[in-house]
Amino acid sequence: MGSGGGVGEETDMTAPLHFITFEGGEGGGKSTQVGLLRSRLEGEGFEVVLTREPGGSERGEKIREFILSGQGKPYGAFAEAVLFSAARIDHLRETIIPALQRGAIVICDRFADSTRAYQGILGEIEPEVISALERAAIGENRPTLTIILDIPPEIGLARANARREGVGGAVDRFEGEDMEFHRNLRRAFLDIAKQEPERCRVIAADRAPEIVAQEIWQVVSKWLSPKEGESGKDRKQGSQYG
Ligand code: Z5A
Repeated sequence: MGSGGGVGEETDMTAPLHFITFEGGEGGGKSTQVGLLRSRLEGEGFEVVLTREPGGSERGEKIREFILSGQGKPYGAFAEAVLFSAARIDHLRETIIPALQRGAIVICDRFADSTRAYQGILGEIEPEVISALERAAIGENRPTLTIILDIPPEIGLARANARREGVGGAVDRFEGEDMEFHRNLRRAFLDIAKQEPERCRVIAADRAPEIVAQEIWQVVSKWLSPKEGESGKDRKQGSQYG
């Protein structure tokens, strides 16, 4: 594998990416907010591809099923991190890169920051090891904007529990971890935002969905607004990667 690593070396990604990821702890409202953002962007005339991790491609979804059912747990945290990375390689190749190349905005519900946070904390894997794995899996195919939905874990887990009780679902692989884990998780996402302030925006998610959506829109519309030498139209359908 070359220094670009993963799928990066196979693809010409010289144009700027319109690759938005949503991250954060449980019950922060990512699924709710990615849907609202998609509608808003489509209303503005953008082509949007909404996807998620783990999953987002046929093979990625198979790995998702394996991990979230808890079957990956006995292999240990590092092996789980490798599984998430394997799913990510396929997801990039099959879904994300083709969409970016035709000029779509990709919105992804979780991505590599989740591996940094969850597997980093769960298995106390050295950050350098997680970074090396990330480089190998994604190469240069990094999100250009990451929205971190920040929520006290007590509130986020209560939301996740209420939703689960509503549909009669089971606790998944990570929801079953203790409160200390979820507090560490919150800190880990906030640390990522501090380390990469250019890419990350933290939004308080313990407020009404429409207020959170409005704040996200302010961030995204500013991020999309034409830079010097670029017309607004350049950022709409199909003009960036043709
Ligand atoms: N994982 C990992 O360990 N490593 C990795 O590399 C990756 C992932 C990529 C995927 O689970 C799991 O995989 C995840 C991390 C791990 N851990 N877990 N568990 P998932 O995809 O099944 O679920 P999730 O990503 O964790 O999402 P979530 O926490 O279940 O939910 P959410 O998307 O953040 O929130 P939501 O579904 O929009 O909302 C939850 C409920 O709250 C729902 O009933 C809403 O109606 C309600 N809600 C939403 N917003 C609000 C507001 N603002 N107020 C009140 N109620 C609200």
